[in-house]
Amino acid sequence: MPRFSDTSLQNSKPSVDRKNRIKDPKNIKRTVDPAALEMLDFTSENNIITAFDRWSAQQPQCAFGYQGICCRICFAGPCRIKGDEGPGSMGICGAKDYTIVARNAVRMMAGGCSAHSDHGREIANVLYHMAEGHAPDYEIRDADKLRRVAKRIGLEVEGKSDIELAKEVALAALEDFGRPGEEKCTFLKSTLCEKRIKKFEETDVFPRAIDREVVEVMHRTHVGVDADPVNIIFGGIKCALADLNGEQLSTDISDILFGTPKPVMSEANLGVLDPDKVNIIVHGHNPILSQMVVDTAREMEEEAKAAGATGIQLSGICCTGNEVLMRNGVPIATSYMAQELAIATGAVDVMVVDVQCIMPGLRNVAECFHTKLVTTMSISKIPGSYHFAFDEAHAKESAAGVIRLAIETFKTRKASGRPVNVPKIKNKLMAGFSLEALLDLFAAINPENPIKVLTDAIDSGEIAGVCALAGCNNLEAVYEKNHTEIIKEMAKNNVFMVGTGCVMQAAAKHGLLTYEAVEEYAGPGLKAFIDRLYEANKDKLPDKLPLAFHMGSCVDNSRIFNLWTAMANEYGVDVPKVPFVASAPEAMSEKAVAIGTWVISNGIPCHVGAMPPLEGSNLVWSVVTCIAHDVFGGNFILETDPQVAAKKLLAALEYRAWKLRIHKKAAEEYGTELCQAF
Ligand code: BF8
Ligand code: SF4
Repeated sequence: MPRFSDTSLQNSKPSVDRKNRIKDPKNIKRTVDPAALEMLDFTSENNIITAFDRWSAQQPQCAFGYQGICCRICFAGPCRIKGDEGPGSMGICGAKDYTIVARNAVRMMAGGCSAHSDHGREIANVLYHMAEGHAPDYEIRDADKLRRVAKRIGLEVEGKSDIELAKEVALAALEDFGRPGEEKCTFLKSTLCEKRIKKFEETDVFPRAIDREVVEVMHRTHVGVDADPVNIIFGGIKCALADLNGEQLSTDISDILFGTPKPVMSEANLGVLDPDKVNIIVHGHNPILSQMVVDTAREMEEEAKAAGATGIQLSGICCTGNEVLMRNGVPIATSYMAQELAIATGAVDVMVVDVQCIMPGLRNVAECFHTKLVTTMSISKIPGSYHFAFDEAHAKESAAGVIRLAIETFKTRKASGRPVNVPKIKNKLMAGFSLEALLDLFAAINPENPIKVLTDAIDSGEIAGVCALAGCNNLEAVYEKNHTEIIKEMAKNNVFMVGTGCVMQAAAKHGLLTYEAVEEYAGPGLKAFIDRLYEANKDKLPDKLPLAFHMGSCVDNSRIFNLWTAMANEYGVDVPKVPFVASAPEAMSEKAVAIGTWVISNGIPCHVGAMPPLEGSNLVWSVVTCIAHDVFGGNFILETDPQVAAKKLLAALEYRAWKLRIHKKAAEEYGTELCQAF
């Protein structure tokens, strides 16, 4: 195990200390995205303030908050941990650094769990209301998946109609939000491997119901409740696993309602905006709105043409963008951090948003242009923007209202004669890799046991393992630099990559979701593997396969969880033995904290490339970076330098693959059971 013996990589501390982490804070051009760089010149010249300016203005950020040792849980505070000893080393109530850091961290998990899961609840409600006949514009687009999901969660499917089953699946999902008693979450129980179920039961982290786990976290972190950092973190893990349950049911039901993604071609970056068309950007997360906009826009092309446009150009930002990319090939305009820059092109007629990752700063930029910012959800409004209450009972009508507003706005834009400023920068991409689509590719090589194509390639050393890429943008890292560097390093070292969220939008924008990127960056093993997959599938693919496989939005991290579970089942081991790692190179949101926590609890090492607020407690730090590995087999790798991070990820993969090979060899040689130790 050559690389693992490099002890410098076993250090749980990041390679750059806190004080030297932020370079050149006054330079707002913190990105490697050429379109964003062009737009930042334009916004600077025109005094348009964006997140890039605000990030710079916030520097240096408060060191207490940054390290997680600022407590605002009660208003006797805020309290800050000022030293190692004496009264200033504790909050007013006597809370120590470890209590404060742990409480803050698990409250972030509860925030993340709430966001993902409430999104899931909306989708489950639509399925339920559709089955009841109250949401007539929705339909079951993947009845096979409906039956597979129903069977998996233990419903009797024989002799039932799709509508009956849809209602039962929706009710089962809604029950996972709140049920009396101690029964565990159904969707999670139906997808975990046996050994993980046992592990979660033994460690008392198996969630009962989503709402209940969020409430329990909020309760235990109220002033004067849980002070034990380990107990707090285990409570957080239970909530993070409830988040996974919410993500699983979101993905399952989205596929049932909107279709399970298949490989699709599209484009990404601001160059997808077309000044001669009515430009509508869908932004946020929930496909119940964006999918309706996509479906309705197709029917309203003629109206747009009658207004003098050459058509309607839809594009997406953030995860709702990923949802409609995966299922419809709608292009990606940009990712989270550059959302305001999209409006600054002056070409966007309407930006329609639902929930999550929508910067309030959008409104200020929209005011400088003709762009209408349209909010649609009652829990997500922005002062000064338009609010069109989205009504699932009249979904198409709601969507048509938004599109009609965009057509009117287009007319105003054209009449004003104001120039637009769209960078001519975009890249082609291939996306649409649901787990079903991925297994379908493998099945062309091994129809009896598709997943074995992947595990065999690892066993033979052709590929080094799998890396899941996930997460956001964070200007602590240079925008999209960590993403692209880590992808290139993984590729060079023959790592098969899957991913979701804004990192895949970065990959797409930089041309990394193409075969050209395979030729440029993949090591020989990875290239041979991707070529072999393509050769076996070329009749049904729209193009050659990409360097990394886009699996969808952030709730679709459940697809990645299903992938490693399938690999563990194939190997006959628990997840911590599978050569699989994860990386969130530029994480930012509470959702990312929840995801990262369930990733490590599932037994997967997870790199985070922007520092979460944990450095204020050595105890909490060591629990999440080291002790978590002893208990669950996964741990956080907190490292802000992408090159060092890549080395640490590769070391973890190499160690796992090496150990698995040795254990398999020993089992074969001595005719014993495969060793289960990790
Ligand atoms: O849910 S990766 S910035 S858009 S939180 Fe947000 Fe982060 Fe993007 Fe998707 Ni996920
Ligand atoms: Fe301060 Fe304790 Fe209140 Fe936190 S809970 S603000 S540490 S008194």
